[in-house]
Amino acid sequence: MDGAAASAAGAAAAVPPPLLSRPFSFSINFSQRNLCTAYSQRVLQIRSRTRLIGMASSSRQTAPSWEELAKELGEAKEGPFRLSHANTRLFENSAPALTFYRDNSSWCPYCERVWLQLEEKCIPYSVEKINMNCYGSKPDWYLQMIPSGLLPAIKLAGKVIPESLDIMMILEDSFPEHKPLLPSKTSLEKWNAVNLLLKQERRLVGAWLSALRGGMWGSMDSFNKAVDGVDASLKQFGGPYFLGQEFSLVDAVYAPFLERISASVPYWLGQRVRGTGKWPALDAWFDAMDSRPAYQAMKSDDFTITHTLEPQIGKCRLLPEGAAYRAKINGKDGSWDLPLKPETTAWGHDDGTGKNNAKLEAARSLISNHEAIVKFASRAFTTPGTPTTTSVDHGFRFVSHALLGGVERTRELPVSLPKEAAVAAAYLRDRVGVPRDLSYPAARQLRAHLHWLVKASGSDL
Ligand SMILES: N[C@@H](CCC(=O)N[C@@H](CS)C(=O)NCC(=O)O)C(=O)O
Repeated sequence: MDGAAASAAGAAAAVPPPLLSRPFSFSINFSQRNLCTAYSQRVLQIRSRTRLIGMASSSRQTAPSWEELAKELGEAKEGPFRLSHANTRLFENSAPALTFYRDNSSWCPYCERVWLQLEEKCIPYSVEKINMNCYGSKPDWYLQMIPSGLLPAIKLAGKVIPESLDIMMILEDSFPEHKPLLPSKTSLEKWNAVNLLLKQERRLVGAWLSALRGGMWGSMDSFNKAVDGVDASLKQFGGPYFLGQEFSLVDAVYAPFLERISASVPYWLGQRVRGTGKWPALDAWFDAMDSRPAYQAMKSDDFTITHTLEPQIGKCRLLPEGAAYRAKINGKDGSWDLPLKPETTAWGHDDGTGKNNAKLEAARSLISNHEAIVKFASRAFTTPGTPTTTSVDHGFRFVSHALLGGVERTRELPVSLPKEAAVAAAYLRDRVGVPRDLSYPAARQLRAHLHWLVKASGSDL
């Protein structure tokens, strides 16, 4: 590595962890679309675009210009609907009934539970995205409205309501004509169960945080007992959901934390929670949740969760037992190498070539937002805006070119690429967030293609 690249790599290593960086604003906002119609339109769009990929391969030392890449993208530059980019959700209505204030990056679990309820009930809403403290400052108007600055909040009929559970109960009361997510008041057994389950959720979260952070109260034993309790609760009405066969508000409350638990406990503590057979009712619950389009569109992936958790909850215990999980999630065991291996995840089976036109989604995001992304990734260097920007730009054009037509097109890459491009590619690779920036299958492809650029240029970042 030459001197400039070495100092650049040093600067990259010194930058704050991903949570402290800003999103690279991949957003194309698709508002006012119904989830159901949006999904079917998405399938049609995907079918009509498959022909755009797979253009003739040729090795080259200079990547195509952004204009050439945009031309190759053609009509595929208009992507399908993405829930995380939507600023307004009208469903079948003509105007939003409330404003939903949620965090900018979809990291806040309390926001996610309200978001899931809004989507499941099809309540029309508009979104205002606000930074979490670990990410940036909040606008004064938000602090005037909510002096604690906490998220989420809603504004309904002119009234501002904080606290996720209060919001959820008020939404149930205020929108009785939308699918009820609480049992009928005559079903006393289920009503009592709701209260107990909500308390149990707090105990589970407490045990998880203690196990992760260690100290006096943290033990795997208490955590496992808390999970035993949840698994037993899931059996009381026959599953797969907490109140039986129907998804309810309780599921929305648990989902964001169980999602974080299933990613973080293997990563830091080396113990799997999902899919071991030890907690079969919980396994069935995870599967049932993953089958819900609204949840699938907003849930995060293991990489995003594990790389954004510490800035929110503090330092976690890094146990040696978690080494293999960490290597897999961080792409250190070859899991980011191209061609990607087949995998089955919450988003379904992916043969490695990308599900639902994943490469096209990743290419579209890079190409349509290239200026902001190059600027963002150039933060890896101490002096932004210097000649390195040109190398970063060049590197990302290679990545886009490869995403559109395969890495075989760029056989000369290792000799032609300035090394600084690898530093920026690694910086971007480690900050792609799901669902904020891309869907999981697209994020997987983008990370892998950025990783390919890093490796092809001789770097081991
Ligand atoms: N009890 C609150 C907790 C909300 C909460 O802790 N929100 C966190 C984000 S997960 C927050 O806004 N923290 C301030 C910040 O990070 O900006 C609720 O259920 O809404």
